[in-house]
Amino acid sequence: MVMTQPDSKTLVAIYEKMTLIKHSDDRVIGAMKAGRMVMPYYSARGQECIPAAISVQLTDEDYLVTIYRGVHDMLAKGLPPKLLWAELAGKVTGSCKGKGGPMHLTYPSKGCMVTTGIVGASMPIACGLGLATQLRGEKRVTVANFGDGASNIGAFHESLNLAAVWKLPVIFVCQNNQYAEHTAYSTGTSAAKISDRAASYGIPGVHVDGNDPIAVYSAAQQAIARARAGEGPTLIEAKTFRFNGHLIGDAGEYIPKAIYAEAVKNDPYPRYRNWLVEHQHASATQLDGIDAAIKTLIDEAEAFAMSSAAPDAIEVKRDVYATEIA
Ligand SMILES: Cc1ncc(C[n+]2csc(CCOP(=O)(O)OP(=O)(O)O)c2C)c(N)n1
Ligand SMILES: [Mg+2]
Repeated sequence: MVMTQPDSKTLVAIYEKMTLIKHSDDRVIGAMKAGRMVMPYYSARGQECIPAAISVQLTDEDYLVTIYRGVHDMLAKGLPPKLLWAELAGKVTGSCKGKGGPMHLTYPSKGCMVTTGIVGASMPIACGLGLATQLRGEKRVTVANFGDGASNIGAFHESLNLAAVWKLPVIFVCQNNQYAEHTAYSTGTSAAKISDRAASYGIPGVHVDGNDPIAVYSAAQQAIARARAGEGPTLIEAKTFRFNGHLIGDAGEYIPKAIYAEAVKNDPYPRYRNWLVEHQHASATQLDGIDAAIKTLIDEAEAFAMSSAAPDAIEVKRDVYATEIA
């Protein structure tokens, strides 16, 4: 496999996706705090570089499965911001007609297949999608996102084993944000590195700094090439941190202050922006332009969501069974 370094255009495309995720997240939290939106919202602020660096290498045909903390994954894969915001607000114009909310997003035309609220469930679903594409002889790959806590669920081990035995085109992406709800990594996980567990299934396991877009890009590039070539799955562990607690309303008091401060100091977003300018992949003015354009996009998404109608009560009975119930 010939691996290539991302060029400046790709590096800026990663920045663009990270900006979309960050601005959208900041604004959703603002809307919640102002009382304009009410929902269980699991912010992925701090984790944006992982889906950004992976998704620039995927096509609309490739599949994505993610979890409740997955708005960043969905945006990076192509879920349109307007449809996302309308869905979060529970409006009829949302990607799931306002019936899914933040924990049940889907947008198949961009390969955004499923969001699950069941810890560990993204991986068997990804195996199913991978098996379907394999049986159809397609070149699609499936990316399964999950957290560090989910790697202790039986479904993680079953999925890795099955995917390895059947050489399924699945990339398992563990976004290790070092906490599972209020439980710190070392309290609940025996392995020093989750990626080490791949060895017991005979597949590659790669541990990367999840706040370094180039490291994530390179790991994903190899895993995608391997999956497309029919050589089977890869486990990528991307170490990162979540800045906004388990969900909005959780102030994260259980996180030691020094650990939190260190994580914020390593915030991938400003760090990457500075790096791009320093290494002359983009000028500050060019990045300012991207920021401004994305802020306008989010303005439009919020206005669209707020001005859209709530679903009619009859919608409760629709999209439940193949035949509509009276
Ligand atoms: C099967 C199952 N058990 C427990 C829960 C409750 N729960 C929701 S999120 C969560 C923590 C998962 O942590 P992790 O996998 O690290 O993902 P993160 O939230 O950090 O992204 C738990 C235990 C659940 N939703 N599903
Ligand atoms: Mg976690």
